[in-house]
Parts: sequence; C-alpha cells; structure tokens
Amino acid sequence: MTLPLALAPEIAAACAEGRPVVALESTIISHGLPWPDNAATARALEDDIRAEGALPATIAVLDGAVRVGLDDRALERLARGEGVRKLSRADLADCLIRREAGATTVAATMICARLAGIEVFATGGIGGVHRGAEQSFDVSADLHELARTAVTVVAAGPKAILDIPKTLEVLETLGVPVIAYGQDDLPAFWSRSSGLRAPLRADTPAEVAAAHLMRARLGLGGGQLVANPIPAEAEIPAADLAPVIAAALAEAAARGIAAKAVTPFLLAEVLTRTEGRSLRANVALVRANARLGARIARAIAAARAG
Ligand code: PSU
Ligand code: MN
Repeated sequence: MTLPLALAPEIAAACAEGRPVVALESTIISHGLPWPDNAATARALEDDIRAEGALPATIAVLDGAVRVGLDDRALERLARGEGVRKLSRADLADCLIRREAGATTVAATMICARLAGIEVFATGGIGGVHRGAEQSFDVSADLHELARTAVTVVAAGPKAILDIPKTLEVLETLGVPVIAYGQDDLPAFWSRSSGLRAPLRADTPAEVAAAHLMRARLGLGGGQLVANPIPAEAEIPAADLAPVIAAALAEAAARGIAAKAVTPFLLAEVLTRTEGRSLRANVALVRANARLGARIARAIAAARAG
C-alpha cells in the first residue's frame, strides 16, 4: 500500500530540490480562530512565507489523504470548520481510513511535515501542560511529539491558559530544546516575557538552523521549539488577561469541558471575552512566526548547500 500523502506540485518540486518550505497547521484555522478571520489569516501566513523567500505548506487530512499545500477551496472548507475533526497523533490513521476531514494540530502537523520532508513548521501556540494537570493529567500530545519528531517548530511560547512552569519542566524531561529567540526570557504568547528564563537562546536564523542540523548529525531524533516573542506593538499585558483567563478556566470547569475540547474552548472564551483584542494579537504573532520560520528554512537550505 502506498503512503496516503499528496503534495502540491510546487511543494514536491521544492522538497526534491532542497528549497526552503515551511509547514503550517490547520487546527489553528478550524478550531483556533473564528470565521472569517481564520481564512484571511491562513492566506496571510502563506503570503508572509512567500515574501520571505520560502514556500508555505498548509497541512490537513482531506478525502483520504494527508494534503500538503492546500488550494483556496480546501482552506475555506477548513476555515468554515463544519465536520472538521481535530487531529493529533492518535487520530491521524482513523481519520484517513474513514476519509473524513481533519485539521492537524501541532503534533499531527509535525508528523505529516516529516513524511513530506519538511523540516520547519510555524504556528501560534503549542499545546502544553494545563493548569490543574496534577488532577486532570491534561498534558498535550504536542510535547511528546516535539520529543520524537525532528521538525523545528516556531511558536510564540506557551499560552497563559496553560501552566507555563510545568510545561517547561515537561519539555526539559523530554529533552526538547526550548530556544527563546532574540532574548533570554521565555515568551508567553500574548506577552513578550513569561517571567521565566528560557533554557536556550538564539539570535539569528543561522543559529537555529545550525542547531537543527547538528541535532540531525547526532541522530537525536526530536524537534526543537523556537519561542519567538510577539511583536511589541501587539503585546497584551499579562495583568489585562489574567482575569479573562481565570473566567475562561472557571467556565470550562463549570461545564465539565475535557480532553480535546479543552484548548478550543479556552481559546474561544478568551477571544469573546476580549472583544477582538486577543484576536489581533494572535494574528500578529502567528504572522511574525511564519516570517521567522521562512528565514530559518532558508538558513537550513543555505547551510546544506554551502
Ligand atoms: N494554542 C493556540 N492556538 C491553537 C492551538 C493551541 O494558541 O490553535 C491548537 C494547536 O493546534 C495545538 C492544539 O497543537 O491546539 C493543542 O491541543 P491540545 O491542548 O488538545 O493538545
Ligand atoms: Mn489535552
């Protein structure tokens, strides 16, 4: 049986020639951002990556295949989100055999990027250790995927809906390099600083690329997490968001939201409770990550060629 993997022709050509490609996830489109901003953002991310000299490859499961590089119709279908599943490592095969539509999370996008030969992936926020995980055991499969799949992931750091210190501890246990970009502190999604020092720091795409290639040479196997601080003009002070997050968490607890539904529920609650302010911040940071991802992909390609 052949691999159910369908690369857009320009992406297949770029991968074969070692040109820079950046993977993008689809759960942020279908379950992370509201319609129609999600569709506009998905297209803006692709434009940002092209403007930086790389090719965007948005990934999803549609019609029985992993699609790498989506056309406008497929993007819109994901953005409308009706009947679109949220896929992590555990769900990929099931979605494929049922020929259902699925959006890939960070974990599933890493797996699919690896299958396609794409080494860099840009997104907004990764999943992590949820607050209250000592009771719920809710730890995102994204963390385990970072430990096992060799893709460099550019994100804006863990969201404050999560337990950030515990997320860092789990990443340390799993041996995942957590690299703050251009500063010492770990960024925290809407805020440039979490107040915690990141274990590692890089200041240029070339440094991130060199570490990526050295890890491959060592046969280490896992990925690395590049935490890129949100652009200063889009930042939201942590103190402004703290009550919003507390209310969102209380609402989730009151309604008994569990498992895969937790993160989308909290994201939607924060969005509605901030009347668009957090949406604007979210779009700004994910676009900044797409551009940095493109520069890292170019640096990897250049280092290989040179
Ligand atoms: N965090 C965000 N936006 C998102 C997600 C997380 O700020 O869209 C999505 C990503 O797809 C991530 C997934 O991989 O949620 C994590 O879900 P869970 O916590 O159920 O593992
Ligand atoms: Mn979870």
